[in-house]
Amino acid sequence: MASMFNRRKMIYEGKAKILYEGTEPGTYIQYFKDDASAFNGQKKATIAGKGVLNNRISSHIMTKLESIGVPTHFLRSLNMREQLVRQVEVIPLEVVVRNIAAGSMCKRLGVKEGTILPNPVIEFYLKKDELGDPLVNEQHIFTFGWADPFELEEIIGQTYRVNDYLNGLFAGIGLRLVDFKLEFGRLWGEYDELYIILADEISPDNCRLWDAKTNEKLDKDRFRHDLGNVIEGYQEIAKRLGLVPQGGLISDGAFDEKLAEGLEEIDNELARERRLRAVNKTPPKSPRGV
Ligand code: AIR
Ligand code: ASP
Repeated sequence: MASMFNRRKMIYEGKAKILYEGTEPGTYIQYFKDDASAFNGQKKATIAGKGVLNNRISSHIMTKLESIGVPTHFLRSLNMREQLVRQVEVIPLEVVVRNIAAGSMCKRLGVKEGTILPNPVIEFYLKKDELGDPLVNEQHIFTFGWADPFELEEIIGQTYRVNDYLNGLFAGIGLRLVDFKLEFGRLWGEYDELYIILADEISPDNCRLWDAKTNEKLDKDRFRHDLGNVIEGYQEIAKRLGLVPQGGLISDGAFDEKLAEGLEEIDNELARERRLRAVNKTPPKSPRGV
């Protein structure tokens, strides 16, 4: 699939996405692959249609977050599998928020899956595949300079806002937001002011979402634990968000690319409103000039 875009300069290829140089200065094109990986890349597969659904879901959620004032790297959706995003300097942390115990929290602490936490718990992991993304604390973050106290305060504040907003959004469509992972980046403004920007994606690849009535898992855990019907789970989330027609995009058990191509417009209202500014007029200096 990606071969048709070979003329473009590839900036970075990750496990589920590819970044290409963007169409304007200070931008990248974020391409969503159908590849899935789990357990630090030990388990791999291709899930036909995943890229299309994640692109739609993430575009929609990022747009909603922008509209409540959370700055994100998302600029606009370009096509089925691609979106235009701002270039940011990656902060090498995975910020996980947990509302209900699941996954590694249960393993690490022996808590029963499904335990409702009395308050959301934020955890930080260092983004480093070779080390399996280890859990780190604030002191590690400051000591090794991955973020400074001002940046971390901003990250935590934005993370709580995202959690509050997403809890409401998903509750409204009968889904429980169990946990999710965010990534942030730095962007410098015209006067060299620093912005902390939500980056990466928000999709069933990095959120645990359970049906509110049955607790059925609809997210990437279906792939991680071989529960089957992975794409059906993702599609269900997209359907409830109103991003896919009720008839769905799966025919005869297979994801129908042709049907998906028909769904052009996603959520570009904000992008239309907000003239695309030439971002990064001055290229970022080395970490905050410190
Ligand atoms: N996550 C963490 N690293 C990669 C991802 N996608 C997400 C998971 C889950 C949450 O962070 O998808 O929603 C917590 O993951 P875990 O494995 O620490 O329980
Ligand atoms: N995507 C990550 C990996 O490949 C982690 C996960 O989602 O389980 O390891």
